[in-house]
Amino acid sequence: MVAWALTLGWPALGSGAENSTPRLRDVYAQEFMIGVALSAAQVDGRERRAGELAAEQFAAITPENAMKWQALHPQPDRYDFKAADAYVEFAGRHKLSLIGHTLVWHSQVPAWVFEGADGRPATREVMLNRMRQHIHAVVGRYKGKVKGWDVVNEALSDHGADILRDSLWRRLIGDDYIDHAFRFAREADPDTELYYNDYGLENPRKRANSVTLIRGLLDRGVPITGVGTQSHFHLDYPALADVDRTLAALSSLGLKVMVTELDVDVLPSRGNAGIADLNRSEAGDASMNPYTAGLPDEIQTRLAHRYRDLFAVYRRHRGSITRVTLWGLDDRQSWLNHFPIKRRTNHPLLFDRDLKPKPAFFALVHDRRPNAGGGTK
Ligand code: 9MR
Repeated sequence: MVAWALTLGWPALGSGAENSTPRLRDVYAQEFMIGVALSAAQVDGRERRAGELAAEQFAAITPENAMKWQALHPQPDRYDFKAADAYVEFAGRHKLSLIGHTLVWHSQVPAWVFEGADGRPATREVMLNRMRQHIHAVVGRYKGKVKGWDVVNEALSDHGADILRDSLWRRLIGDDYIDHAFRFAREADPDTELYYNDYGLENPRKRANSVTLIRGLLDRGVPITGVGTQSHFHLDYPALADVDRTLAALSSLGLKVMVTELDVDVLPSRGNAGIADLNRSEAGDASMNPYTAGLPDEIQTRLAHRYRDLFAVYRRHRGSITRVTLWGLDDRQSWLNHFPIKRRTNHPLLFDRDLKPKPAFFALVHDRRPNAGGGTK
């Protein structure tokens, strides 16, 4: 760590120079907003230091889980807004933009949503009513407080001839469930931004399908303002050229483009990189969990270079990219400690388990300092 900070020209943390640590949000302010996904504990005061660090470093926050259907609307006649309200309060107090995540997704939705009378699947009409009520209740409550909503999440398929995922939303409503979700969200808040969000768009098939899907929405006059590419990456996957091609393809749609869930898995994998489908799980053994005692310098360096290279691509697309959000503040929080193998020690983010900035953090601020010698545009 110390060696790294020195190489990159920044004071080592713990050297008493923390106050001069640059702020990511300032470093990139002219290009795009930098955001972070926060856990409930990070915003409600239980993890106060993490909350303070997030508010200092980032300009936007996304609730990692608190605005999902299961969390907000566990039973037909019961909403629970407590955890979600804490994000609104936190964002307001620290003057951060709040991103709503997510209204219509195949995952984290309670079973009752898809059930009709007598245990049969709900009809199209019932499903559309439920979706509309939910969206109105949630988007309506946070009207004027949420900068933009991930309206539909992960509707594209990973394999097969169909563009769309075989979800219960699609089966029970039909392919137009996506159009309806956006229209209901627009009814509920005429001013908030409305996004389509998905993972794995660097895969050429899924990239092409995302363009087809969104062009269809635009042709039908569906009110969409942005598209999010989640960006759950690995050290070597995907190739930067594919990241670049995806951003170019999404930019060509004329919508705002966002990197919404960026992280870099450093652990070994058995293939399937790029498929962030939570239904997927793999068996683990010790060889699949090599960095329990900390990340070796060599991998720490590769991680820093990976972030540096990704942000160089993002900067090239700054005309269309409006936000880059990290999927978590620190390594302890990351979902990648449990996916696709449970209980591992992953190191995918910019801050370590003690909330100390990692070499990857310094790599992102290093050539963006004013007077850093050609780093600024
Ligand atoms: O990071 C989230 C994790 O804490 C949850 O257990 C999981 C299920 O709700 O969702 C994770 O976040 C996902 C996001 O909502 C959508 N894209 C993929 C993310 C990683 O699974």
